[in-house]
This record gives sequence, structure tokens and C-alpha cells, in this order.
Amino acid sequence: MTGFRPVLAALAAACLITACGPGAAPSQGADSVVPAPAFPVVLAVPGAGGREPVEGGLFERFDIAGNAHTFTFADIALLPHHEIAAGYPMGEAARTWRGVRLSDVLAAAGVDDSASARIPCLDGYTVEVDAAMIAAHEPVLAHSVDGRALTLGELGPFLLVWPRDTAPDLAGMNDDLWAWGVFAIEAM
Ligand SMILES: Nc1nc2c(c(=O)[nH]1)N[C@H]1C(S)=C(S)[C@@H](COP(=O)(O)O)O[C@H]1N2
Ligand SMILES: [Mo]
Repeated sequence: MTGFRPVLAALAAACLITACGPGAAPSQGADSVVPAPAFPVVLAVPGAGGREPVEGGLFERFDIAGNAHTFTFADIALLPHHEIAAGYPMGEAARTWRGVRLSDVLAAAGVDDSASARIPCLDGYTVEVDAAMIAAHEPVLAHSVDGRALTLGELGPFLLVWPRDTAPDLAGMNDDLWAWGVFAIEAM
């Protein structure tokens, strides 16, 4: 998929501890064997800088090629957390969504803030969010709501949440960009 810039590995230190084992020098090569992570992988950032080969399965369905950096939940937990109070679906009472900023995930992965994001979801739905939207509104990849985890089969692993109840220029925003079942972020 030309045009999508490779996204580099984020949280290398956490990877060294949780995925590579203490003292193990990670191999950067495309054919390197990836050890099983200590925690389940919940988010992937495809790009040539990643360590995990992308072969078949979900990425193939989405026409995503190359290697991916994968985040375990422990990796995500190390990023700064933010809450947004907002109703979803549109018109519902506000709930408190908690997670990590899309911009922080991209920055941690070495992507500069001029990049837009293509966000594929488990059901095939895909959204594209341009860089200006990300910078202006700092959407959160929420993994919990009102203090409980979002589950797979519901909205998890991540729902992209926008501050539409508090940002005047998002008033009346529909649900199109509230992607649920987010499993990957591609920088463009
Ligand atoms: N993964 C995913 N996220 C999605 C959608 C979807 O079809 N798949 N639809 C969007 C739209 S248009 C709406 S109105 C809300 C609710 O859609 P749903 O009823 O298909 O969940 O989720 C938004 N996020
Ligand atoms: Mo919708």
C-alpha cells in the first residue's frame, strides 16, 4: 500500500522487558523471530520499522503489508491516559471514556504530527482522520468506559472518542469517526 509511511516502533523499553526478555538484543530484521509477548497484543502499528511480520490474516484482508509494531496492553498502559466525557452513540447521555490519545500513539511510534491516520476496524469499517483534526481535537483511543473495560465483541479493543460534548466546533458531530473495534493505526 504505497503512500502509507512506515511507522516506527514505540516504547522500545517496554518491548525489551515484556516481549524480548531482559538482556535480549532485539533483532531489527524483517525475518527476525518475534517472541510471544507476556501480555496480549491489543493494537498494531503497521510499518517497515516494526518487528512483527505481517503475513496473511487480518492485515491481508485490509491490504496492509510489511512489518508491524505491536502494543500489548502493558505497552498501552504506560502511555499518558486521558478521559473524555461524551455521549455515544449520538444523543446518549455522557459517559466517561478513558484511554490514550491517538496523537500520543503516533508520536510514540515516531510519526511526525503532519501525518494523518487511517484506522481499520475489526468489522472492515475504516476511517481516515486528517492531521488537523487530530491536532485540533485530540481524540482518545478509549479502552474503558465509566471505569470498566471495553470488551471484544462490544466496542473494544478501542473506540475512537471525540470531545463533541465539550468542544463547540464538534457540536452535532455524528458517529462516523467514532470507530469501534480499532485494531491498527496506519500513518499516511
Ligand atoms: N467499527 C465500526 N465502527 C463504527 C461503525 C461501523 O460500522 N463499524 N459505524 C459508525 C457509525 S456510522 C455509527 S452511527 C456508529 C454506530 O454504528 P453501528 O450501529 O454499526 O455500531 O458507529 C460508528 N463506528
Ligand atoms: Mo451512522
